[in-house]
Amino acid sequence: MTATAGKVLHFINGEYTAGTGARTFENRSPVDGSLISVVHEASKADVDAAVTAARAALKGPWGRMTQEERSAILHKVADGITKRFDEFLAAECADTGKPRSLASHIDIPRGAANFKIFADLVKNVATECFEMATPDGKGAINYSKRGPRGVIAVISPWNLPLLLMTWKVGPALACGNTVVVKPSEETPTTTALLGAVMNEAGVPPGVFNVVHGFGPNSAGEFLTTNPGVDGITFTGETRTGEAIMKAGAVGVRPVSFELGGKNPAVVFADCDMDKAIEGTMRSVFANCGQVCLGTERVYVQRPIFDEFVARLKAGAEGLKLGRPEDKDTNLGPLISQEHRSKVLSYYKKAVEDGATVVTGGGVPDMGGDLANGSWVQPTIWTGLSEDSAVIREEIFGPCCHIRPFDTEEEAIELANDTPYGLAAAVWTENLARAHRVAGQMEAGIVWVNSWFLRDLRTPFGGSKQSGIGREGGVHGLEFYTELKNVCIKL
Ligand code: NAD
Ligand code: 6OD
Repeated sequence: MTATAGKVLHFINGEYTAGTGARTFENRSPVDGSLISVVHEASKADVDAAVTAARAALKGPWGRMTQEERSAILHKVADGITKRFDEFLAAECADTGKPRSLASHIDIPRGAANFKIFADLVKNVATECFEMATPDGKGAINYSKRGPRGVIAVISPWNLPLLLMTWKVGPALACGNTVVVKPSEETPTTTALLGAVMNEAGVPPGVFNVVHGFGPNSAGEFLTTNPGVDGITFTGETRTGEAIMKAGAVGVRPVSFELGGKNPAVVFADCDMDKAIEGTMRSVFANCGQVCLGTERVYVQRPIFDEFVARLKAGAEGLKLGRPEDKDTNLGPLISQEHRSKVLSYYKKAVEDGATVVTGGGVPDMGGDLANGSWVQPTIWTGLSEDSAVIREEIFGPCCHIRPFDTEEEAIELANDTPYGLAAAVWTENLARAHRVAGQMEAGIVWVNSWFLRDLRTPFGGSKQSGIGREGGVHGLEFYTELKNVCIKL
């Protein structure tokens, strides 16, 4: 068995396996604490076997296929996810506790789209060509040629498990690489399910491999330190990125990092208030605040500050917490009790630092077996000083702090006063201001009058401590391919 209500196995060289490791761990529901499955933890030997299979597959049929053939197979992978939509949806909601309405609109369709979009994109990448003069007058032609980087380690987080894993596996495979994926220990199931889809689509054995486990002294570390890995792409916390970068330094392996954020929203008095409230509600509370691009700092121009706070409070208090399958559920639980302890420590710190708790700030009374889940109240604060840890550090929960500002310059300074630089949102109906402010935001993506809207062909990544490199569209080719110059003497 690969998934729910049973055992979660590794997927190595085209086959599900318990591996050689005797260790297993429990995958428990964040909704009510019930047991979802038992997951096999990869030993070093299991990870070595996965990397060996991936290396061998580079030289096998996958390596000999034309781009068109590989792309056609990746379309079948996307279709395979769509065919098993309900299975993926159930597994993702069980592991994360997120509302079905959210996962069915974002996580699962994007999981499929990530294969199609990159399969199509790589077929249309042009190369450059230069003619040069030579002393004999006959000249030479230089052209560049892209090839796969090799074996790519994909290390993914738990907040959007299928979406963020396929966002890396899609381009990696489209470029002709092979992969070993280490999904988050919190959400192993949809990555495990993908193995069967790969086999059905005709992906040759060894091209897509999955090993389960934790980070340090477990599958994550075994994978990033394996010398058979040619590049590491990682989404997760900035501190984890530092550890992985050290591992990648041995053997001078390149890394591509999508890391943490402490994203600002700047709301000007000239905004469309209804849209700004609706957008900020989503950017603060969607996925229970567990979105790297989510807003945790809101700066609102003084004339509309009181109204904005009152309306966001009303919105937060209207959110319905509940089970994923309940149609009226807006918010699920946090991913785990451990993460809840972290979020609650910031709820406590906010009060210690003198915040006014506008709403929330604690644990809701869910009752029944939901009492065993990792629920927290949607929370809004005002009144904190900018040096509070609540303002400086990523919380990754359904919460935000709102502070007033007076001038555009002040808003930009406040928004940029952070070690992170992942995303920012600007709410204004003034076109010139929108361009002016967007240009000055220190972030990899700036939304104007929107949030979490992005064409997959565009670059994605963070500045400052929010990442290294850009993925998305042709920008991912920098990491997923090796670029070679061929010089032909005429
Ligand atoms: P995390 O860093 O704790 O874990 C991510 C993955 O890394 C997991 O699979 C984990 O097992 C693995 N890991 C941990 N330590 C490791 C090590 N030493 N070596 C190798 N692997 C290791 O992150 P998380 O808690 O799963 O996810 C939440 C974090 O991810 C937040 O900080 C969030 O902002 C960030 N995130 C960023 C983006 C982005 O695009 N920038 C997207 C989603 C999440
Ligand atoms: O849209 C994407 O491709 C992307 N990487 C989103 C990241 C969301 C973070 O939680």
